Amino acid sequence: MSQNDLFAAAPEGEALPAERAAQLREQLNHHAHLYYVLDTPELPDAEYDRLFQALQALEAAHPELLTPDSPTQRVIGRVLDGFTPVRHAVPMLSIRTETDTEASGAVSFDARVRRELGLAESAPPVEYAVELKFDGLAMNLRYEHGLLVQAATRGDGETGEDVTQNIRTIGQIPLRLKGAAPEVLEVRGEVYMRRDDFEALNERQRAKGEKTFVNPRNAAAGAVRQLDPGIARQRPLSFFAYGLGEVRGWALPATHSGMLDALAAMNLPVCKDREVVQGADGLVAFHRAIGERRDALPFDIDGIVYKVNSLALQQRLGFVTREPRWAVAHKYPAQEQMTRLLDIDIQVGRTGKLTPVAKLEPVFVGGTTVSNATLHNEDEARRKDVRVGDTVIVRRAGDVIPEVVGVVLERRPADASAPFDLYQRLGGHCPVCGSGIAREEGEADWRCTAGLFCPAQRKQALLHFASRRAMDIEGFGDEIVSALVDGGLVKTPADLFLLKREQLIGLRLAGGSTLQALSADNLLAALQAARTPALGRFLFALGIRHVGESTAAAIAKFHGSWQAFLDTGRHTPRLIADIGKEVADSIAAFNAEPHNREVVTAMTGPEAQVQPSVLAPCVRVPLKQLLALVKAVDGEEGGRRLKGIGGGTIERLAEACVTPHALLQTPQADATLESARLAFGELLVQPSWAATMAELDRLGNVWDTTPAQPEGQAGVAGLTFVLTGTLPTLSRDAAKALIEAAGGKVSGSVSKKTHYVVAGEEAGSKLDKARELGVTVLDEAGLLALLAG
Ligand code: 5U1
Repeated sequence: MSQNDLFAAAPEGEALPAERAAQLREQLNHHAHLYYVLDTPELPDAEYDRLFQALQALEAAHPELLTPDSPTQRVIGRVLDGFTPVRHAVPMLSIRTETDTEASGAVSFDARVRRELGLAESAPPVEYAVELKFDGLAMNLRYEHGLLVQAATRGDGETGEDVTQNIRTIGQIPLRLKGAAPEVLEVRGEVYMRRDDFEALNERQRAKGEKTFVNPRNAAAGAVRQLDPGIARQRPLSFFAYGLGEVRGWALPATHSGMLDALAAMNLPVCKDREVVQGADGLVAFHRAIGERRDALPFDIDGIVYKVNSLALQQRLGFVTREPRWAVAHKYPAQEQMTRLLDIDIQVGRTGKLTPVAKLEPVFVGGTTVSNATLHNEDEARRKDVRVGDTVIVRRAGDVIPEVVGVVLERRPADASAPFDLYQRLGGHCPVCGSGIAREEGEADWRCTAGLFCPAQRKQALLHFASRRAMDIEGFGDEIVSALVDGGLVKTPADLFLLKREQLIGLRLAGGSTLQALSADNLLAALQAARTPALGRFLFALGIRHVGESTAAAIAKFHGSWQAFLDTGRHTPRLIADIGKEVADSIAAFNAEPHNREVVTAMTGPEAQVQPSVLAPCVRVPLKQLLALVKAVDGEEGGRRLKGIGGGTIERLAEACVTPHALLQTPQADATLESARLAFGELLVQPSWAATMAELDRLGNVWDTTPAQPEGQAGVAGLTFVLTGTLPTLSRDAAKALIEAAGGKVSGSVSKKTHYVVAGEEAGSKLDKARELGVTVLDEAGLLALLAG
C-alpha cells in the first residue's frame, strides 16, 4: 500500500467489512509506528482518532472481526490480584559489568575477548556492536506467528512475571510484527521512561497531591508492576529491543547489528544510537562520545554495552555462569548515590528566594564529591518527607546542581528530626539580614522581604536599580557594582549617591585593574543625572516583587509621590487597574519592612538627594470599584456578610450614594439596597477600610460616576497629550502615531485641557507649564503602560 493509499481511508461500503477492518488496522499500525517509534508523525491526531473510531465501530458491529492484535485492543485487561510466574524458555542472562569507568575498562574487555578467541597480536581488530545501556527494566516479549502473546519481566533470570496487559499499553510495542511471522520470536529489551515523560508524570502527581517518583527507572518499574492496566496506561513507558530469547522458524542474521536491523524492520523500537566499531579504539571512542552527550539524551543510561558483533564468534566465546563472555556493560560514573542527611541549611538567593539545602555526609556521585544538595523548596522537602538523620538518594547529572531525590524510608533512624518546617526553622527571619520572610499564596518559595537591604540580594538589587529601564545610571554594570559591593563601599542604592570621587578613583576591579579618574568622574556625572528620576522609574527601580515597569508607572500616576506610596494601605493598590492581590501583597510586604523604608528615606534625604518627580495624583475611583474590592477581600478572607450581594446591587447602591461617606449616612428606601448598604457599612468602618477611604481622600479622589470607557480604549480615547523632550526609544512621530491609534489626540501646547504631558530628556517650558497647571506628567514607560491599558 502506498503512502497516499494509507492516507486516503477508503469510505466504508466500498470494501467488505473484513477487508475494511484489515485496512484500518494496517493504517493505524503504520501511523502508530511513525508516531511512537520513528517520531515522525504524518497524520494529525484528530485524523488518527477518526480512523481508530471507525475501526472501533466496525468491530462493534462485527464482533467476529475482532483480533487480539487490533490497535483497539491495547487496554483490555482487568485489575489483577497478582502476577502469574512465567518460566523463560531461554534464561534471561545478566551482563558482566566493567566497573572501571575509564577508557581502560574498554581496553581490558577487548584484550579478554582476543585472549579467549586465541587471536594473535597481529590479527585484525575484533568487530563490535556498541549500544547504550538503558536504565530501565529488562523485558521478554514473546511473539508467536507474529502476534504478541506474552510479556514477562526478567525476575531471577529463570522465572519472571507475566506483565502482558501492562506492556500491551506501550504504544511503541507492536501487537503484531510487520512482515514476519516466525513460529516463535522472543525479543528482549528494556522498558524505560523518557525524562520528559517522567517530569510530566511527576508534575501530574504533584497536582493531584500524590507521591512523586524518585527517578525514571522507579517510575517505570512501578508502572510495569501495576495490577491495574488502566493506571499503567497513564504512566508513559517506552521500549528498546536489544536481543533475542527463544527463536523458532526464523533464520538468524550473521551479526548482532544485522539482527537489530531485522527487528527494526519488523517495527520493533531499536535505539538509533548504536554503531559497529573495530577493536578497543572503537569502543573507547563510542564510550567517550556518548559520555559527552549523556545528559542531553532524552532518557537515562548507566553505561555502554559492547558486544562481539559476529554471532558465530559469540557462540565460540560462550558463557561463564550466567554471563556471556562476548558482552560487557561499560559503566559511567553513577549519577545517584545514597548518603546521610546531616542537616538542612537555608540559603538566600540573589532574588531573596530561600532554598533549603541538604548538608550531606560527603559522597562520590556523578564524578565528584558532593556534600551539599538542593531540596528546592519547603513543599518539595515535605513531599519527600526529608528529615535530618535520614539516608537519602542524591542525584548529580552533568552540570546540574546536585539534588536530593528521595529518602530511603526503611533506613530512617528512631531519632530522625521532625518534618521540615522552613518558617519555624528560621524563626520567621532571613538568615542573612534578619528581615521578615514571606511566602505568597500559591507560591512554593519563601522569600526574604528586604530586597534593598539584604546583603545576599545586594548586587542583584543594585544592578536592577541602576539598569537602563530603572534609574538608568550609566556605567553601573556588573563589574563596577561588584567592585563597590565587594569593597564594602555600597550596601544599598542610597549609598551609591554618597560615593565620593576619592573613593572611586583607584577602586579595584575584577582582573586586578583599578578605576581611573575619568571613569570615576563619568560615574559621578551619571549619578548626578539620575538624581531626578520620573516617579514611575524610581518605584520600578526599588525592585519590588511583581512590580514591573507598567505597574510602577500606574502606581506613580495614582499616588503621585514616593511618600504617598510608602504610606499606602493594604488594599489601596488594588484600586489601580491591573493590580491584584498578589501585587498588592508584595507592595504591602515591601512597605512593612522597616529596612526598605530606611533605604528609600535615606535615598531621598539631604545627603543622597534623590528627588523623584512629584505628580499631581490622578485618582478617580468610583464607589462601585471600592465596593467590588470590599466584597472581593471579604470573600478572600472567608467573610460571608457580602456573599449574596451581586454586581447589579453594587452598581445601584454606588449610583445612589456616589461616595462612601454618603453610603454610611444615607439609608435607602429600597430594602435590597438598604440591606446591602448596612452590610458594606459594617465593613467600611473597620480600620483597614477606614484607612483606605482616608487615603483616597488624601489623594484627592474624585468619586467618579462617569461611565467607564469602552474596552481597550480606557484611559486614552478622547484624551489630549502633549509631547516634550526626547523620549528614550520612541521618536516623536512614533509616540504620536501610537497615541492616535489608541484614539488620543496630540496637541502642541499645554493648557488646562491637556490630560497628559509626555516628557523625555531636555524637556523644556512645556514641562514647567504642566507642573504649574497640575497636569500629569508621564515618561515613556508611563505612556506605554497607559496605552497598554
Ligand atoms: N543494550 C543492551 N542492554 N543490555 C542489557 N544490550 C544488553 N544486553 C544485555 C543486557 C542485560 O544482556 C545480554 C548481553 C545477554
